[in-house]
Amino acid sequence: MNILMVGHSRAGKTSYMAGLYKQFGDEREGYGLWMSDSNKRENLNRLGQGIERGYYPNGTDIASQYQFYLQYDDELLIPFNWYDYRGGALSESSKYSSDAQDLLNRMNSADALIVFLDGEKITQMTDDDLEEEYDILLWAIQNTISKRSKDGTYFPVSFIITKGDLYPNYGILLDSPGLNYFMPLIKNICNSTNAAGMIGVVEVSREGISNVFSPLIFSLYYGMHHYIKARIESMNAEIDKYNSYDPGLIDDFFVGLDHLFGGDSKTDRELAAESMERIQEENKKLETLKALSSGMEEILRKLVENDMIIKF
Ligand SMILES: Nc1nc2c(ncn2[C@@H]2O[C@H](COP(=O)(O)OP(=O)(O)OP(=O)(O)O)[C@@H](O)[C@H]2O)c(=O)[nH]1
Ligand SMILES: [Mg+2]
Repeated sequence: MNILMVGHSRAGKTSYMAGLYKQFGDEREGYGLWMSDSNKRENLNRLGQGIERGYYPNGTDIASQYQFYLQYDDELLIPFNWYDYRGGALSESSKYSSDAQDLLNRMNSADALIVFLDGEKITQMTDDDLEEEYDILLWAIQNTISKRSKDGTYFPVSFIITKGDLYPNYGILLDSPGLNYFMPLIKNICNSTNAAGMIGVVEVSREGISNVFSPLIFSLYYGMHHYIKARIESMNAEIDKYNSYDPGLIDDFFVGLDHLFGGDSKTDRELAAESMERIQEENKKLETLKALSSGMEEILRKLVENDMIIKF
């Protein structure tokens, strides 16, 4: 699954990632994240430990990609690609700039979007700041939603306000110029049949990490159907490809005749057998993921009930 995080420079994206990994990295029970790249894993661990001691990460250069697996009860379920896109490049650019087009392309191919709003800034932004910082982003999100086919799947958009620990209560953040600027879009999402949205405030600081799981579970719950559909289409295309080589190939495999493969077409047959094994394995994981859906719904319901998120 492909999750795009967007937010301006210093909004708190990398700190969020470090906080999320601190709480859910290598978690063996329930939901967890696992990262195969040991360098990045160590790096995130180090960032997490730094935050605990009051040190924040350096700015990410331009963009950074994290490849995780979503785990449930220690089983690797699906690959999760998080792409940390720095919005700084978008300030003052036009819709036709290459940065804006790049953002739009990334958004179009994402299964979920997380928009980071800098809690320190959004309470005091002027009209000019708002236009400069958010207009391209608003345009890209609106564009992406209207392009999504109405196929019964959702494009989940989470608005995450960072640095909640700077405020004694979140009221000022939820009624800030920064969040209010997104209201027309939020209303559109609310009325849309192919998008879903949430707002949440997170904290990643020395005092503690709070609410970092909510955008993950929201993205997963609302984004998984789009992801599963795309994976099934891709698996079917693979099956079709092998079927077009030799219509009997796949049937042979399913009736267990793969050990008879031999002769000239051995390579095709071996490839087909490997593919089918992979596909069956992936199908099983997708089924497990789907089966987690009602549990996720319950988690989201509790988050709403406890005022941790606003869902629309
Ligand atoms: N108080 C507080 N400060 C935070 C929090 N998260 C981030 N910060 C501050 O915001 C700064 C920027 O955070 P980053 O996580 O580096 O932001 P980013 O979005 O990754 O920034 P770029 O990589 O430049 O795009 C940090 O150096 C901290 O000073 C938070 O939860 N609470
Ligand atoms: Mg960063």
